[in-house]
Amino acid sequence: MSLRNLDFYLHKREVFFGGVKGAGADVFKLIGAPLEMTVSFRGGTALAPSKIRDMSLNIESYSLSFSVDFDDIGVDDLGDIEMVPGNLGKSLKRINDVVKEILQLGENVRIIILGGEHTLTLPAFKALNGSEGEGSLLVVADAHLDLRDEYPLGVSISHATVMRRIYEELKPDIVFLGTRAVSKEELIYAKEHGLTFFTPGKFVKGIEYLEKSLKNNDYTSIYLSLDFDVFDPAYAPGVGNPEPGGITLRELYSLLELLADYPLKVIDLVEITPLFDPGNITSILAAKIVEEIVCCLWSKLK
Ligand SMILES: [Mn+2]
Repeated sequence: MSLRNLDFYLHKREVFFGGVKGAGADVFKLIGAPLEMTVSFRGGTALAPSKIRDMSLNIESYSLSFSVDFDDIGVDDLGDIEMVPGNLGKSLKRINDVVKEILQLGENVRIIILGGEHTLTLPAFKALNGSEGEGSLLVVADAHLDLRDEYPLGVSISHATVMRRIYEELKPDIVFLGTRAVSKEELIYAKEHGLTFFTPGKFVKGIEYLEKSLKNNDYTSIYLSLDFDVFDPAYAPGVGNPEPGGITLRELYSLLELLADYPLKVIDLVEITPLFDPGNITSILAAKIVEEIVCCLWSKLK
């Protein structure tokens, strides 16, 4: 099979995530999507994929939780999707094309996307729901709902409207976790359409809710979108729109461990900006989470 989009749209980076390509390379496909076109407060998301790769070289690789050494597994780091300067539509289409093509590499493939701004979830989630039909669950960990109709006024596709566009187009089941920064418009929309969200204080309830709906529904695949502003700014200051009162890494791990028992196919890590990240705290956190996800999923696949 020819890999047209992968060949043309992806370009390899000097630093390979984690520095190793081990036994897990057939399963874990990592791509960068340095999208930065609709950010509304603090810029720098385009720099995140490279910074996260840099940080991945400097953390310990053994996972005590899963008794697996990331260095034995690794990922297949395919490089970054080249964005089209000034052209959001074309950039999103490239993301869609590349994710679709990677999914076709095999049943077992798991994709990890290093963003980039949150807008990339639109084409990436659509890729998961493409020709294969419906039945995907979208789990969104985010301080915001991203359910505005326009943001800024007159702009329909942006990082603050992305979940609205996804819901309008595909009507998937969506569960929001860590929600704490909303507009009235979004609350009304969520209520009208029965969209479920859980604040950080109700995080455990959210996990229980998710567990029930995973058991009761036969989702063909799960997409986890991880906006780093879901974390408290104490843990993840380097994000575009920080919002006090967020979750901890342990809470996120409880979510990961639950989802790992189901067909968790695509995970994106978005909204990180190295420009506002003292000591690279947030990029280190992202690198750690990627390694932990890989170790967790690998231990379940075995
Ligand atoms: Mn978001």
